Amino acid sequence: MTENDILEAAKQAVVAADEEKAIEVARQAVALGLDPLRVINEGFTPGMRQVGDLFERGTMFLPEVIIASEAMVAAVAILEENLPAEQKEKQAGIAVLGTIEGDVHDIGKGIVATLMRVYGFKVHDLGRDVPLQRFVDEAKSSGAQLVGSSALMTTTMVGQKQLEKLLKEAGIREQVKTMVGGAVVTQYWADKIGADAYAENAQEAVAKALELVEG
Ligand code: B12
Repeated sequence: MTENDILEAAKQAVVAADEEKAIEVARQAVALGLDPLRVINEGFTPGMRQVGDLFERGTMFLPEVIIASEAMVAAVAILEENLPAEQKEKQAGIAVLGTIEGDVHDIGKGIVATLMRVYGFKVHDLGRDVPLQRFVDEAKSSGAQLVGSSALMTTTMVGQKQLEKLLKEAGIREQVKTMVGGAVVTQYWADKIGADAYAENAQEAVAKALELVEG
């Protein structure tokens, strides 16, 4: 099997909501020594995007989307175990991450958290459906340099704007850098709400996080 076959099989396994197959493909990718991140980004994630399109068009229904996302989570867990061990001796920084209140989508945020840990960040992952004030409280108590929020719905991305306001009101906006992401979020939105960075995927998120804490 070539790398392209694996990427295509990963995509198809998610679209077919076939957890067993997704796990098998992830194990094959590991056995072949493929880059786990590439398999996540170019195999499983496009599969999940296609699931979203099918859901939007009404040809796939919520129970299948749930099973498809479980297949993705199981496969990603195997690939994440095979990411290189934490690479930095020195801690890169402290980050608070979470999915905005009202939003339960957490697969992408989880991948960002894992990759940031690989690159030496101490990540306080607050999970999903996180009340905005919790981001602020955790940033204060942990002394974080970065606050990252994920939103996958137009109804919850407004929470990212509100979070900017709450950080200001708490008097810590100058001490932290903010990052936003999630399927509906764009660079335009980040600029509009005054966030310090936007990233389209986990690799870009790490690169920008490092830039923000180093710069
Ligand atoms: C899987 C999924 C679900 C799963 C979530 C499971 C889970 N544990 O996460 C389930 C089935 C539970 C679900 C539920 C719902 N969903 Co849904 N879901 C999806 C789907 C198909 C894929 C999302 C995903 O995991 N993608 C894969 C990951 C890897 O990608 P990602 O999340 O984008 O993350 C990457 C980047 O965005 C970035 N990133 C992510 N977070 C962050 C954070 C920071 C700081 C940074 C820098 C970067 C970053 O890096 C990540 C890794 O590369 C999307 C479709 C889509 N196109 O996204 C719809 C989608 C998001 N869902 C949608 C909807 C409507 C719903 C429901 C309301 C459906 C319903 N009728 O109940 C509910 C919402 C419940 C709620 N209150 O939250 C809509 C939202 C529409 C909108 N514009 O608002 C979408 C877009 C589908 C659609 N096309 O209609 N969903």
